[in-house]
Amino acid sequence: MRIESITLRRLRLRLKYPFETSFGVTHERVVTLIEMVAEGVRGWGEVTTVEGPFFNSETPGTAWLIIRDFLVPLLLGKEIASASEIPLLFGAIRGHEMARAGLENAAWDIESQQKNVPLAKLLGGTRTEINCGVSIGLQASPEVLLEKVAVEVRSGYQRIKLKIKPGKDLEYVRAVRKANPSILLSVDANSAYTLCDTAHLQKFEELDLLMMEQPLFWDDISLHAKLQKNLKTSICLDESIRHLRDTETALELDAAKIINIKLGRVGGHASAKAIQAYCLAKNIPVWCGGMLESGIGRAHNIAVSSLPGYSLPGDVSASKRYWDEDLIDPPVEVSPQGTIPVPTTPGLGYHVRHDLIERLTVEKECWRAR
Ligand code: OSB
Ligand code: MG
Repeated sequence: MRIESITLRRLRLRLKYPFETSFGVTHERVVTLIEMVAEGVRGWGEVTTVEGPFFNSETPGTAWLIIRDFLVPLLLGKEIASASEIPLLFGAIRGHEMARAGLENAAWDIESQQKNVPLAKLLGGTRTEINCGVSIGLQASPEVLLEKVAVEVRSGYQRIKLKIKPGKDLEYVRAVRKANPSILLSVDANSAYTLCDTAHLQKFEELDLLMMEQPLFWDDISLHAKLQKNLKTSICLDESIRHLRDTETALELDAAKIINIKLGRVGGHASAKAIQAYCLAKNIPVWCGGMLESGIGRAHNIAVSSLPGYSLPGDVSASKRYWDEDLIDPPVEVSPQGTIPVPTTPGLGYHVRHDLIERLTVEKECWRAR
């Protein structure tokens, strides 16, 4: 394919409910989209940065700059045989995984349309449906949290993940476990603790958690290994896995027993695939994380979740949990059994609502190959 044009867009999408983590509250998502055209075929990607450098070091602004000044010039007008060649083209760029992923993933969408296969199939997906969990943000009280959990359990979601931070943790999780003795339950700290909290974190062992996600520093692996040695609960790494090498380090050090794969955080489909293959060979379960994506990022997440080894329910859930109106049609819907069917039509398998995207775009920049 020859990359003919790239359009970068910024949209603002109001969340139906604010989402609070240990690093802050989000009311409105700044959604950065990539629209790429190659040989007349249009592909879409989403840059999954949060609004500031609070999850990883990227922001919508840094991604815009890196895409405009460094990534687009490496891609525009280039002739490539496959989207899998893009990591090599971007080889000189350090970091900025989410910026790179937005572009690379749009090219995967194009390639799957050109080859007339669903994106999931092109990536090596085998599942016909994916298993879904939900991530529930920090709440005002254990009572409010119990109500939120009840709604999601009634909807059929197969795993409930609770955000935690010091002061809003044990009491909240205990209440949820007591009311729901047999659900698959996990917690996500987004780096809110230190190794000094080991004794406190050991108190979670009695709650029969599926995993504890990223308790320590966002960029640390070795301290997680120290914690895992003293913790019966499985640690899952999110923030600190940026590529295959981080995954290799983590598993060699026994820093985690489960890996969360996020397309943006690891730099795109090719990197996600490498991590998935490595974990599969090592018998380490993986699951697909979420970044409060619009339908475009969500469709990419569904495709990737269909690969072998994604054996735990992911954070990929229904559009209506986030948006009044999603950017794709139909919106992502979840069955009463907590599953999403993997689309069987070429590309993302959802209609991208170009008119709606155009209407919601607050900033746009377009580059065309000569
Ligand atoms: O750590 O998984 C996380 C949202 C924003 C930033 C980080 C995380 C999250 C979520 C939400 O947990 C997952 C989702 O529903 O998209
Ligand atoms: Mg997480």
